[in-house]
Amino acid sequence: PRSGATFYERYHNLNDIYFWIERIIQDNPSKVKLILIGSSSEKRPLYVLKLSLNDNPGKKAMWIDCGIHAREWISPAFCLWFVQHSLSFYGQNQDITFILNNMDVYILPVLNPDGYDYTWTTNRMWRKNRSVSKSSGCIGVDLNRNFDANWCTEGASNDPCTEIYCGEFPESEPESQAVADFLRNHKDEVQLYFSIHSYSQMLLFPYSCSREEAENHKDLLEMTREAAQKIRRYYRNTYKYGAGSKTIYLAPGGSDDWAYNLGIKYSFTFELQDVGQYGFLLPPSHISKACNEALIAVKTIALRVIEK
Ligand code: ING
Ligand code: ZN
Repeated sequence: PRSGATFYERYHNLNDIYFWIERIIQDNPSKVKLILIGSSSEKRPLYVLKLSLNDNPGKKAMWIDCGIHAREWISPAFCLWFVQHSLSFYGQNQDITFILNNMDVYILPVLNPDGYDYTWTTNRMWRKNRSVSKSSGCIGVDLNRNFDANWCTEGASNDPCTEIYCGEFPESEPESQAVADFLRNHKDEVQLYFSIHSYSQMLLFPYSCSREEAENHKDLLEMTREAAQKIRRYYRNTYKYGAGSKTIYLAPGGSDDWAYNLGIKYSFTFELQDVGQYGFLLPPSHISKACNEALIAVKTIALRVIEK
């Protein structure tokens, strides 16, 4: 590693992330709880961390998932960054203190552990999970096409050998099913949903699965506009923002659209750095700036949601 780079300024393989989770729980037993929400198709555990730093009764919550796509390494790095920031700056930084006094946070650091491990051992550019299709022998479902939101229409494929294969049926995969089950069971509590991807520098919101406008489109647009403005001001970087179908492309079966239709009316997908120079291979020296940009966007939006 670059000399002077901290743990959070490096990428970590899956085993190191599991060890990190264990250590976070051991070192912060009153603040962080470990929740096993399911297991992957190759039977790896799917762990969610619950950050609860204040026991206000009836608190709401936000959800953040990372690593739904295997090769987008900056995404799990962001989840680790967010946990570290929250634990270090609660009571120090005004915004994170206010947010955590008003919301618990559920964090899933690696939604697709089988795919993530595969990018470390075998193929750095793998995107999907690692489940084996009975019909074709091809491997992997695009987990961000496997949710029940206009499932497998234009923008997804029913061919198991493609990168955007939607799976056999909605939530056919244990990873997407575990997330969907958890959110269904916590939908009255979870007010705010984030899914972290890379790359292209965009702050997206529903819908991606159709060209229709979300009912609170104006609200979502204003929140992402303010977040992008802060990124520009503090970090001198440009993020596009808008509904997924108009800003990136039509993509059915995504988790943010599904969460939105479940009733989580503040639902976002962030595409972190960069815009293509390094693409998925973002160097470790860029982790800190990329994560701080995403962090300021999460904070800006969370503050607006708490005000509602
Ligand atoms: N982008 C997302 C993808 O799954 C997306 C874009 C956002 C799709 C929201 C659906 C919903 O294709 C990347 N980089 O994976
Ligand atoms: Zn992605």
